[in-house]
Order: sequence, then C-alpha cells, then structure tokens
Amino acid sequence: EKVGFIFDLDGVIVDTAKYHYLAWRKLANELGFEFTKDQNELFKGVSRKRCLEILLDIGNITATQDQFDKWMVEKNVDYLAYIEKMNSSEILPDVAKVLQYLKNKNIPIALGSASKNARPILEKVDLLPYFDSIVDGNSVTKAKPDPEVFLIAADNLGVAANSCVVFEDAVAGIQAANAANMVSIGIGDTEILNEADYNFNDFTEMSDDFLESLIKKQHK
Ligand code: G16
Ligand code: MG
Repeated sequence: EKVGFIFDLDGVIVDTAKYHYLAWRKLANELGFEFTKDQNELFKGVSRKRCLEILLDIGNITATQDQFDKWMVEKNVDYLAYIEKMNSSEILPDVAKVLQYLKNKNIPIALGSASKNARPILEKVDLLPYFDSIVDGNSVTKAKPDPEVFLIAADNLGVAANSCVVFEDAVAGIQAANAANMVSIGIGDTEILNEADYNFNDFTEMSDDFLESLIKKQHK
C-alpha cells in the first residue's frame, strides 16, 4: 500500500512562530499590556481567531465584534509584512533534504497547517513545487486536535489515513495525527510532544534509514 507524508508548516518547515509573536506583541502593546514568549507557546498550531481570543483574555479586554475583526486584520497585516521578506534561507535545517528524498522516491507529500497564509509562505521559501496537496486554514473547519486537516490531506493524496506519516511541532497537532490513526512524529521538545510515536529535535537527527523504515511500513 502507498504511503503519504504530511508536514505541518509553522515550527516544522519554517519558524514563523517568531513573526506571529512579534505581530501579536505589537497588538498587545497597543492595547496596553505585555505579551511574553512563554504565552506565545499557547498560540502554536492554533487558529488566528482563537489566538486573538486568548490574547484578549490575557489583557482582560472585552471587544465588540467590530474591534475584534479590526484587530484580526491588523495582526495579519503586520504578520504579512514579515512574511514578505522571507526567503529560502529560513527553511529549517534539513527540511529541503527530506522533501527531496521523498520526492526522489515519488512519495506523495501534503501540507497540513492551521495557517491561512500557508501558500504564500511556501512560495516565498521556494518549496511549493514539493507539495501535491496543500490543506490549510482556508480549507478546514475544525481545528487541531481534530484530525480533519490531516484526513483531508490523506484523501487528497489518495492514501489511506493509517498509511500516512505526520510531522508536527504542536501538541494539538500530534493529537490530531494520532486521532487520524497516522504515524505521528514530534519535531521539537520531546517532553512536550510525548504523545508522538517518534520524537526528533529537528530533521538533522533523522537518518535515511529511519525515513526508509517509514516508507516501507505498510500501516500504523
Ligand atoms: C500556524 C501557527 C499558529 C497560527 C496559525 C494561523 O499553524 O502555528 O500560531 O495562529 O497557523 O495562522 P494564520 O494567522 O497565518 O492563518 P501551523 O498549523 O502551520 O503550525
Ligand atoms: Mg506548527
């Protein structure tokens, strides 16, 4: 049976979390409160709308619908200004190598991200051609840890869910992969991502033999 590989974007392919943080911090400061890097951890893998809800909770701010919508736009405009300057030097170590390894073997590859800006980011860093399917914040109704994003990706690739491998840096993403009955691979802190089937700090730790074992595995 055919296997498929699904990559999360932020924290797996590129470190856009730092740009999300700067944009959210600017908004928080404008609204009169601090927003720390630790608090930003709560935002990983979470939708833009949910992030703003959490941010306003932190600042103890009640917003009208108009204000809420305005701040959503404002944050995204600031975020896009950072994205605009991105290039392929911001691809995380060995990500391109792993993508090329899979491409050489004709393995179908999908993106499974909560971001509505996924496509322009992949374009900026020149990785768009690697992806057979892009499932992002525009095509999904239920956020991670719901498995929807990964199930749609598997479907688009024409691969059974239990023959898919998911790379994720967020707890909610690992839970989503597990709920989809996919092989879950945590990229980042092993203790935080302890629900994953396998853990790596980054792709430089991943051997060709390990990738090969994932490709050969029939299903989870
Ligand atoms: C990413 C980030 C989240 C961000 C979300 C939505 O998810 O981890 O912090 O809030 O996308 O992004 P946007 O505002 O661009 O739609 P992922 O799933 O790629 O890690
Ligand atoms: Mg992520």
